[in-house]
This record gives sequence, structure tokens and C-alpha cells, in this order.
Amino acid sequence: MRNLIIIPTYNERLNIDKLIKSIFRQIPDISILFVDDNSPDKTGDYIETLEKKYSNIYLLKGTKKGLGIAYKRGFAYAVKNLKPKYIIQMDADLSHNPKYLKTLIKESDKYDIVIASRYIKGGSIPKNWGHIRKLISKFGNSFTKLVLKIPYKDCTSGFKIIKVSKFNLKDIDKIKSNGYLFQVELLYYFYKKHLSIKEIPIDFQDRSKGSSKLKIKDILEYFTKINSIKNKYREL
Ligand SMILES: Nc1nc2c(ncn2[C@@H]2O[C@H](COP(=O)(O)OP(=O)(O)O)[C@@H](O)[C@H]2O)c(=O)[nH]1
Ligand SMILES: [Mg+2]
Repeated sequence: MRNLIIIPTYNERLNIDKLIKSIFRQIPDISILFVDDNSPDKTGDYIETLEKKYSNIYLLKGTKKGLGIAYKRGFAYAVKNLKPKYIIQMDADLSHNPKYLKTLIKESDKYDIVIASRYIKGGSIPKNWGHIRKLISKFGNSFTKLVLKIPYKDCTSGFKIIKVSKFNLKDIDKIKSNGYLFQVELLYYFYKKHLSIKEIPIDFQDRSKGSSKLKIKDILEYFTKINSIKNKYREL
């Protein structure tokens, strides 16, 4: 398969129907791997029924250990069993509008990594976000750029396409960051490997239903541990 979308889910039951419909409306034959962590709202059970109905929907079940661990499980399973040429990371809450999938895929012909970015010209964050949330997100990204000395505007984006042949599963397995930091560490690893990375603008939407799973703890972890990422990849 060329493209596989990996979507981590935790209590996203109310978003799944709209999400799948919207993805398949854009690209009817694209494959999707959901990585659910035994969501109390039974998201996993529901996806299991979809897995039976659609040959291009896959489900990986596990226990909740955070976003990074869920993604690592998804990457490992995908590379070993589904063997896609490209992996697309995407959230389940419709913040990442599936209308951008085609552009991401098209650009991946030219670049190893293509990031759907809120902070380059033409991109945006929701107008109704409170001041604090805007500030944390913007400051977090500027801070990351400064500390890691990387040229990307949206380092925490969870919507991107990755050329599978360009990374090593063993290296991905060594990523210990969780939450927002997982996205940053993944990007920094790609940067250190000198992959070609492009950002395309997106209007990031507020989550459709349910609530954010990433908590204050993840934000604090982000600011305290970012420096350790720099040290870890010094040798690469
Ligand atoms: N499997 C799994 N998915 C998670 C976990 N934490 C968050 N997610 C999913 O990761 C995506 C991003 O999380 P979200 O709560 O939207 O974070 P926010 O957009 O930063 O508020 C969503 O699809 C969540 O359901 C987790 O621990 N395990
Ligand atoms: Mg979200």
C-alpha cells in the first residue's frame, strides 16, 4: 500500500463516523490504522465493527500509556505488517481536516516529510481559542525552534506524512517522549537525519466532539524536557 493513516484514539467515539466519512470522501481507498487504548467510551469496540465492514480499516488495541507509546505501537505494527510506503499521522477529533490529505500526499512525491502547519503563512489556529491556549501553543513552538535550532514553524503538529524508507524503526522505538514532545522528538530525529522537510499551511479546527486528552502535565513536561532531546541527538 502507498499511504496508511495512523490515528491514535482515546474516547473519540463521537468523532469516528464523521471522521471516516470525511476521509473516504477525499480518498475512498486509503487505509487507516486506529490505535485505541481501551477507551472507556468504547471507541475501540466501535472501530472493531468497522474493521469487519471495511477491508482498509485496521485496529490496534492496547492500554493507555500516552500518545507517544500509542504512536510507537502503531508505527511498529504498520511497518511490520501493513508495509505502507508512507505513513500519515492524524488526530481523530477532526482538528485535522481530511481535505488536506491530497495536498500532503501530492507534496510527499517531492519531500521525505510534509507537515500540515498552523504557523506558516496561510495557516491558522481557531479564532475561539482562549488567550492562554494561543500563547502556550505559539510560545511552545517558538521556544522549540530556538532551543533545537530548527527552521520549522509548527514543531508540535500531529498531522504529517512520512516516507517510511527514510527512518529506522529501532530509532523510533528509542523515542521516550510523550504528549506534544513526541511530535517534537520525531521531527528533530528526521531533521538530524537530514531528511527533506516541507510545511504546508492548514486551518487547524477546534476539536469536533469530546475533550482534549493532553493535560497541563504534558505542557509542563514539554518545557522541562525539550533540552534533553537536544542532548540525546547530539551524535546523529
Ligand atoms: N491511543 C491513544 N490516543 C491518544 C492518547 N492521548 C491522546 N490520544 C489521541 O491523540 C489525538 C490528539 O489528542 P487531543 O486530545 O486531541 O490533543 P490536543 O489536540 O492537543 O488537545 C486524539 O486523536 C486523541 O484521541 C493516548 O494516551 N492513547
Ligand atoms: Mg485535538
